[in-house]
Amino acid sequence: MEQTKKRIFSGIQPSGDLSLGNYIGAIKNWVNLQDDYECLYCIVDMHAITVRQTPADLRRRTLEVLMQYLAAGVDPEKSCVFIQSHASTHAELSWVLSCNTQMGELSRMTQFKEKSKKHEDNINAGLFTYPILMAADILAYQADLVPVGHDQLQHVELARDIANRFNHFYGDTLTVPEAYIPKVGKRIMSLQTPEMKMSKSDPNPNGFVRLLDDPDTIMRKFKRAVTDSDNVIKASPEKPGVTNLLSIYSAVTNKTMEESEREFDGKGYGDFKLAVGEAVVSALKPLQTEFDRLSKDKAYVEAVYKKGAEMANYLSNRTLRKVYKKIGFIAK
Ligand code: ATP
Ligand code: LTN
Repeated sequence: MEQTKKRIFSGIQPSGDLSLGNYIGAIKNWVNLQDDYECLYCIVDMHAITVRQTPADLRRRTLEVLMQYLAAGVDPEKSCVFIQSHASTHAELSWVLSCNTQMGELSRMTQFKEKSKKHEDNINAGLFTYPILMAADILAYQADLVPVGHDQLQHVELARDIANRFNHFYGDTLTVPEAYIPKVGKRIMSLQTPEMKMSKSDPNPNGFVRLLDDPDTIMRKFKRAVTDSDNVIKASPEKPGVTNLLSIYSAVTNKTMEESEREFDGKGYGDFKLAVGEAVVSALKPLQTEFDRLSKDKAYVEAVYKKGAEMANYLSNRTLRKVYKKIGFIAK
């Protein structure tokens, strides 16, 4: 993987079963970008432990998330797929970057504020410094582009600020990355509380659709989705539930919002919800079939992450060595 194309880095935490939000906001773009960029897709297990995890569940989920990447179309022949804790460079670079990040910058992070409210009994230092580790993930690979959902924009901006600051003090060393956010579906909302982002760790299972939910469950969740009382299928800020369903439909059928609105013009909410559910079921079907096949092929999955780790270590060590040299550490 010598760099001729621009480089991409992205990752998802194995903190729960992947949701439709993760798919539409992130993975779908990852798959589409594979031919034009050199891509690294990571399962960020080190980020997941900022919230208390049961070890056996974390172990199982890490591999399941990896298999969902592959099942969704991430091709390990084209892209580097690896597990974050398999490259110790992330933690090492993170330390250097943390000495170049201000407490004030971290305390402005929305995700920190939200997660510390949600986990009041465990506001650990890792939760606070989490965005530095994320910056290290990205900067270690000199990534140009970071395809993520809208909620991660603030973190990518911090990574840019950290890179610029490092370059300012030590000379040009780190590529300043840019976020790549989808046009449709950058922020998929909960089916039950459409004012809230769809989240894989939502305690209410009806709020989010899992990529591995069976068709009946998916249909049931869409039938129960919260809309409003005026029966008009149009996207607008006053209609968060309907807008969200239109975004989901448009994203999984690759239509624009306007095309979808036209398609449902004059139809009732009942038919609309069924159509959205059916579109999601059929978009996820190939992924689910491939996931089942991969679950029976542990050796292949292991080969993928081992090969990924080798490449990731090679690339990120190059950056780490440069960084160490620039800051005045003696070479080994
Ligand atoms: P958690 O609930 O455990 O915090 P999450 O569901 O928010 O997790 P992450 O692992 O934080 O998911 O995010 C993985 C990727 O999916 C990120 O790029 C994020 O922006 C994207 N993403 C997550 N939820 C949504 C959503 N509702 N809409 C669009 N993109 C999303
Ligand atoms: N913080 C992200 C997950 C994440 C990530 C990254 C995304 C960790 N490292 C590097 C893109 C690039 C999240 O919570 N969704």
